[in-house]
Amino acid sequence: MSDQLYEELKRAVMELDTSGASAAAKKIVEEGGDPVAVISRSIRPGLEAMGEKYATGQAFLPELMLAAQAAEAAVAAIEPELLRRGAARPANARVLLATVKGDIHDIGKNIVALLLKSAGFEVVDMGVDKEGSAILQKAEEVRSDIIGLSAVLTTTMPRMKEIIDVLVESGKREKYKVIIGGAPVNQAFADQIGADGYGPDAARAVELVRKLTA
Ligand code: B12
Repeated sequence: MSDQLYEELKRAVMELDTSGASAAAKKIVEEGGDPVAVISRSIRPGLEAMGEKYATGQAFLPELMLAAQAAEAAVAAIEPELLRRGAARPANARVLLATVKGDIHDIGKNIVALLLKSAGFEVVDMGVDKEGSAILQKAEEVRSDIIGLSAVLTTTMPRMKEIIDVLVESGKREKYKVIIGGAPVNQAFADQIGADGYGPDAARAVELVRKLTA
């Protein structure tokens, strides 16, 4: 498996080339490449580079949207292989995932969902822009063991603390493990708001869930 294909995929994301991204991702897994590396070596760096271009005025919102579409096509292309790898493992815990209110970024959360499923966990994905009260209601309803919150905007990070505060106030804090992630979030923030864990990427989100449910 040549490194060149990972570069090709990263470039396809940056060139907003949806079919090229899908084809490159498919080729990597067909040639025996690691689908998790597809995310860490190609998709995420490609999107981050687009984010830099956006921040410095070299790219605009329509381009970000097209880059996101290319990234999503690449994720879709590796999804069968990821799920196939996990198919034999039984689900041993249920994880509820949501992107918090005010935030519509979901590529990272969706990758976390995919890797958790592939590792044998049951995932209930509520989607994006979710009110804290709706998340907590859903956690009760599906009896989740873990609540995983994603925030990609610095402005939506405070929603995570509000959700943990409500759990504490309602006497339900011990009922759930709360884990957080998203580009602007870090371990210090997780400690500060009283979360049970932080995952910098999807692979480490899986490790975290394993540890918390062991
Ligand atoms: C793609 C993108 C978009 C797409 C989103 C499409 C989609 N379906 O998600 C679109 C075009 C819609 C968009 C919109 C906006 N965006 Co935007 N976007 C991005 C971009 C380029 C990539 C984000 C991404 O998908 N990264 C790749 C994934 C794989 O990484 P990730 O999200 O970090 O996820 C990984 C980890 O963090 C972790 N993780 C994620 N969630 C969780 C959850 C748990 C529980 C755990 C354990 C781990 C975990 O695992 C993931 C996989 O490894 C970023 C740039 C960047 N550097 O991130 C800007 C960026 C986030 N956007 C930005 C902005 C400003 C916006 C807008 C406000 C722009 C506007 N003027 O309208 C809107 C906001 C809309 C809203 N209300 O949410 C800024 C945010 C700046 C800030 N200070 O907050 C960024 C940083 C760009 C920039 N450099 O300025 N955006």
